[in-house]
Amino acid sequence: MGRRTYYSIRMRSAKSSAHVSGAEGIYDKVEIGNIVKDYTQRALVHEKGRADEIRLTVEELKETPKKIASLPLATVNTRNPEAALRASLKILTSVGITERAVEEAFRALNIGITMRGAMLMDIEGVRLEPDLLRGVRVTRMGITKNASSDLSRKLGRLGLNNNTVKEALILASKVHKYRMVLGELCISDDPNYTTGYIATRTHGYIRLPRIKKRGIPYGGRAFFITGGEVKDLIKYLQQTPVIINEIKPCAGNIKLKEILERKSRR
Ligand code: WAQ
Ligand code: MG
Repeated sequence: MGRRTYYSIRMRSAKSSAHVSGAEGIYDKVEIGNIVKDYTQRALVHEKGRADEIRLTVEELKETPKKIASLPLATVNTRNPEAALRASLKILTSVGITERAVEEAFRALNIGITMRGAMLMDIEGVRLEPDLLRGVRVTRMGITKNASSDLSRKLGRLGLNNNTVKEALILASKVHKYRMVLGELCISDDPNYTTGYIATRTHGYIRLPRIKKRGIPYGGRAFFITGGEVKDLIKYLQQTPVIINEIKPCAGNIKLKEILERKSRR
């Protein structure tokens, strides 16, 4: 039997040249028509208004996607941005990232400039991405149909079955598969979406409600990285196709203490 051919399908839409929405996934050939229709529809009915430009990319993948499991998901019920910073400091410093780096990431994500991609920071908080304005975009990731249903079911029990959470979990799961990545901080750029997350391989994907005040129209991502070739990491993030085919547990609110104890159990 021949190797199966997969396609990366990506969509970006804009209105009056401002970014409105994006979506992407990895699919079989037979799905292309439906997905193109679905992505186009999403851009036309977005809450930020109807896009006046929709760019779709359908690309045959020359490499078989790497199959991986999702990170486990949980929420620490932080009450305000200060509590979210404190929780982030506890979790991220427990895997070797310095306090200085975590504080620097929060500071950089709060100056009001939204980058298209993520910052790369070493554990001391020094920026390593070659393009400091654009950052590094993670692309070529997806989820199988079965894993997607399983994830919807698990998130549905928590009232979290939406594209925002699903897509963020897929992205983080790809990113943290790469050993050089120690941790991540993410704050949405949507003024009405105030839940962010941090992630590590050890602790999983930890949602942090109220990480920013409502109404703030900027956000971003920082990946904390340790020794290794930054060039290879960037190539992995941008080019290597990765598909989620197994879903780890998704939990509701849990105590910070419980999350920190996970480390010793592994
Ligand atoms: N690669 C790297 N960075 C990205 C990418 C990407 N593919 N997409 C977005 N970013 C950066 C960019 O700077 C954005 O401004 C920032 O991340 C936030 O992106 O479980 O919606 O798409 O409830 O606004 C978190 C979900 C949602 C928490 C995050 O991010 C939860 C979200 P957004
Ligand atoms: Mg957004």
